[in-house]
Amino acid sequence: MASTTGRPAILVARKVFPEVVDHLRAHFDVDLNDTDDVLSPQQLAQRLQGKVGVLTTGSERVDAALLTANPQLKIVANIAVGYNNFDMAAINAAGVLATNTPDVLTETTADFGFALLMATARRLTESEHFLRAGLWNRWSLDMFAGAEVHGSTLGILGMGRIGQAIARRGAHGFGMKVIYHNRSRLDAALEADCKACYVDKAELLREADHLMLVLPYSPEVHHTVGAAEIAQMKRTATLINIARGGIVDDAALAVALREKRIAAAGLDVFEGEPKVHPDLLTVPNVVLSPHIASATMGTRMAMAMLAADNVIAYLTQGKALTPLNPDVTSA
Ligand code: 8YV
Repeated sequence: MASTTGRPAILVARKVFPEVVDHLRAHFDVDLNDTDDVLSPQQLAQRLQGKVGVLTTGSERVDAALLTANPQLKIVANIAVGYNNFDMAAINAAGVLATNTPDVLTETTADFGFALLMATARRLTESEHFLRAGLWNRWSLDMFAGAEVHGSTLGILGMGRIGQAIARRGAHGFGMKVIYHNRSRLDAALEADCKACYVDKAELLREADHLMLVLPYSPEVHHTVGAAEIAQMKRTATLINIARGGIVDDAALAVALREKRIAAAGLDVFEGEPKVHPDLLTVPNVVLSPHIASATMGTRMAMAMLAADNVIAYLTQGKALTPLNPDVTSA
């Protein structure tokens, strides 16, 4: 539906906070998908007709087919720091600006990474289920004895902003030895600040007591942790994935957890989410959460506002705040 007021029309592809809608409505005709149902690619292409901007989440794919069907589109603003739902080659070829939401979620996501690590290492959900099921009739010395967190070795795969924030928590808060592997090594000052030591992937897998995955998804990192990598980890280790589904081979992980190849896992993201591999639902030594690492009200508001501000800044002043492809200037 094109604008009826002469103002530019935009689409908000998922439900967002009323404050964000009001902010956008000061500038644009806003079509809000307030059912919050995920639009199919065909529905999204249709709903975008006549719109020059769209706020997306990780659930909406922006690819050549969508862009070809909507040549009027100027900006796609993801309410997420990860943007593997964007086909950047197609977006660049179409001359569309893409934005994401870095920084505003770093500390909140790192907090959650630690929450998941703690819950996994200390068997929090497993023991809660036991209690709720009425099975707790006596205390015993080794009941739900888990893995030590303080003083242990924290391995981080992917050392961007969130990885660094997790490293600081581990090193400064829990006295952990922090090792990391990343495409590129941090500079010395940053390594010192994070108290983190660069190692190769094999050493990371071998030495980590807790291995935290924080790398961005791309096809190249699909199944970066599968049966072969799990086999290199300590049998007492935990694996935490707050990055993206598909980085871990979930089927192989479920087998490894059942066979106690590693002690436990904590997963916030899944291959093919919101579907979860059924075998993960039946193993006790895994903590599962529905992609909520950035979910505090303040942070989700900040993410949605930043996406809105990107659309407003680009469409009214020609310059977005956090562009992924800043060379595009078609607004
Ligand atoms: C988002 C995330 O909430 O920012 C990211 O990359 O994974 C989460 O913080 C989620 O992707 C919704 O778009």
